[in-house]
Amino acid sequence: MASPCDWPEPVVRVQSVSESGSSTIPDRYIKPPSDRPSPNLSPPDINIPLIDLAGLTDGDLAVREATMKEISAACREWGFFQVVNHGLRAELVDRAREIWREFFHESMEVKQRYANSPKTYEGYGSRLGLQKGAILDWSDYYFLHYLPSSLKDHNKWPHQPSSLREVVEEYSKEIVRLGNVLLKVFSKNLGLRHDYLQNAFGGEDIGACLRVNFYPKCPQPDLTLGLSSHSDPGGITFLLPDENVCGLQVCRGQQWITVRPVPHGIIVNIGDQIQVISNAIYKSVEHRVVVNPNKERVSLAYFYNPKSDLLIQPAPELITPETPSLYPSMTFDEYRLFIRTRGPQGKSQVESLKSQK
Ligand SMILES: O=C(O)CCC(=O)C(=O)O
Repeated sequence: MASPCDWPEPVVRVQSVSESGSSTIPDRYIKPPSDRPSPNLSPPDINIPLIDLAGLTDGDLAVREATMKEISAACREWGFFQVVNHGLRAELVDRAREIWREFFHESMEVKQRYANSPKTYEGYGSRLGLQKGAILDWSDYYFLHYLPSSLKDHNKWPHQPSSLREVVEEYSKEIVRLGNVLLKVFSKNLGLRHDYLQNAFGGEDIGACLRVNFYPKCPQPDLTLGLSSHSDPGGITFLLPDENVCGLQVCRGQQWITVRPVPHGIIVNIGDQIQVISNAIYKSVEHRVVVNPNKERVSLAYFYNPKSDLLIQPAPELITPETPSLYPSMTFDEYRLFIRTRGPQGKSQVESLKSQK
């Protein structure tokens, strides 16, 4: 077993493999047939719910209530929805995505200065997990911490392009604001006090970290995935997709639904910690990413998480004789360790907590 300070094999940048111009992909990216994408099976006329958040502050009570209901249904039935009028300026959203695209198009020498290790994952990376000989995903990424402030280290953020840090600061502040708003909405929709989830997450001491995913063009997209199927371990994820390139697929029943992004929209999904606190009223749903032969894709996944050392458990108000508690109490740190010890399972991990009760 490799030390957690080292990757088990030499790191290969997927972008370099893609740019080599080969018409076939190396074996280490070829998924077993059952995990490969089946592009024709996604129904073209279904999309995740689209919600206009302007409705939350509308002067008309009926509009506010209707918006709350739409969010409630999306959290219960989909675990995913897309929001517009979320308060982030369109220019900021575009700038955030494009500045990261510029970073991935810097020279390899520049990017390699930020090469990450499995100890913290911060920096420029090309694999998740430490299993030697694992089949890898067709993506590179950049991972950084914003909150808690004790983990934020600007030296670990790229210094090129020169305005990247400033843009990431502003974008992060706005995402945290949006996260605080949605925690209130979710609390009220669950019939809890308006500040229940914010307190359960540690008040102001939440965690927030960003993974920017870069999916290079892939000559054999039918054989691989940009990101294998997973559910998100944290609280809420805010995903800024590439507007012009589809790739995200959400599992619904037995089907994979391809998400079609709307201009300047942000995709919101429920993470495992909210599934636990809501005692599975809200669902943390599996998703994956497919890649494209002609277009690269950039996405920003912002993870809004509970403070890592607080116990997370189903809200006592939601426990009844008919709906007994489904999950044991566990801190987010312990949960992450539980997941890392089990290794990637290609599916939601929170369900396996039930057997720990
Ligand atoms: O790139 C995407 O659309 C999804 C990314 C994602 O699921 C993740 O980073 O966890």
